Amino acid sequence: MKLKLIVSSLVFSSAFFSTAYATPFNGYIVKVKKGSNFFNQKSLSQFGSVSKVTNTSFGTFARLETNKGFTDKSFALMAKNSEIEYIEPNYIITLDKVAGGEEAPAPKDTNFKKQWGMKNDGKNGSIFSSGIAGEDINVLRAWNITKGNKAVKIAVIDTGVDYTHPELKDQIMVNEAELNGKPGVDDDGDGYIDDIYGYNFSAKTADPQDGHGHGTHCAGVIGASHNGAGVAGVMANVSILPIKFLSDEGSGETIDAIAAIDYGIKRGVNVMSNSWGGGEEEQSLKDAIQAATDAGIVFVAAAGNESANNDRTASFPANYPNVISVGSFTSAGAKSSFSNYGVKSVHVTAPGSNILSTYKRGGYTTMSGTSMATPHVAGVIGLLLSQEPNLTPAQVKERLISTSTKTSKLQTASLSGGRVDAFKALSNN
Ligand SMILES: [Ca+2]
Ligand SMILES: [Ca+2]
Ligand SMILES: [Ca+2]
Repeated sequence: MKLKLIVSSLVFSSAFFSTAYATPFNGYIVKVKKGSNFFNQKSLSQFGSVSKVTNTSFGTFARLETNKGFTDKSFALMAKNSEIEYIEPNYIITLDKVAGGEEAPAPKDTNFKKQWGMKNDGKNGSIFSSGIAGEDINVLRAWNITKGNKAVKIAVIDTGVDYTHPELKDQIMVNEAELNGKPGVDDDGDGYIDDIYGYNFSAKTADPQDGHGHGTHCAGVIGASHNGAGVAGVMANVSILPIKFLSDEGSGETIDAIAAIDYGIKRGVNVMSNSWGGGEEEQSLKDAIQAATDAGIVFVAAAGNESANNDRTASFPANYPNVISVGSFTSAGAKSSFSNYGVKSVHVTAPGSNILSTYKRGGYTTMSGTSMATPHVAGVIGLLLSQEPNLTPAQVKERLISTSTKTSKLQTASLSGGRVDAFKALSNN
């Protein structure tokens, strides 16, 4: 199992390393059985203390902050407790982007002509190398069918979103009951006070503002306004729900990821766009994704940036059941060198190298990663659901794979053997 870069030293300091797990994590996730009073048990103190209790539609979870002397033996003891369903490490989760892309200077003269992923003319160009005309998601033709619909709700589960960005402020899924309600009161009864623009599970506040930039970049790929300025998203009309669980340093925990997914289910989104990964296989995250799927939500995730074969070394959450795993291709139509691949476990590929989009504090920048490919696919799914709102997550996945444009260069990158094609997905041919 591979290790991922941990951005935050703060997380490192509290991380616990066991001989049984090679990946950094922060305490344990405990799922208790229904009606259990496990958290009140006195015997619990021999293991540690409980924090971050999360009641979700798929069960009650808590983070166990373990005592110093906690060993593999105590872990085995805990696992045997009749009050708990399972216990597993609370893995640290990070962004699926390529290091270095983030700090590129934001082009001042941004426009659609530079968005090769949308319309590759072979020279979008001059700022990027070796583009080949037509190697894109074929979205201009798709826009003749639909440019999206505000009824389609897409959660960007990430570092937050700059919901005040001129390109995004009209595309945010505003909670009207909270906007027009009373401060300090949960006006819509969803369990979250004043969640007007989304929620921040990293800081446990109602403000999902993005101090990092990664989530804002992803949101812009999906739905930057078609307003004659800056860049244009895959969808001209969409409702984006910012759900922040990764800190402004780009790091988070599984316990907060499952809370983020549960929140998206409660808010009734149609799609979840997930440009992050890390840790090893976990029942709690699998349960969360299953609950989303059961609610009819399409869960899209980045395949990862280790240039690795996901058929051999699984990447999570990309490799969980019911997920659409997304790899990345370049403006030359080739697999991005960083992109993970796999003809079984990576399902589709989309543009992910040198992607220009929105950035924090109203800005723009170019970034690279399967992180950037993922929102392209989330946007195409949004267009598809605008036309055919009753498709199930399984049908959406099958449609994207079967209508991808097959190319020799992408033959072994994913199950689709090609690139996502928005027009063909919508016209189902
Ligand atoms: Ca609320
Ligand atoms: Ca309120
Ligand atoms: Ca724009």
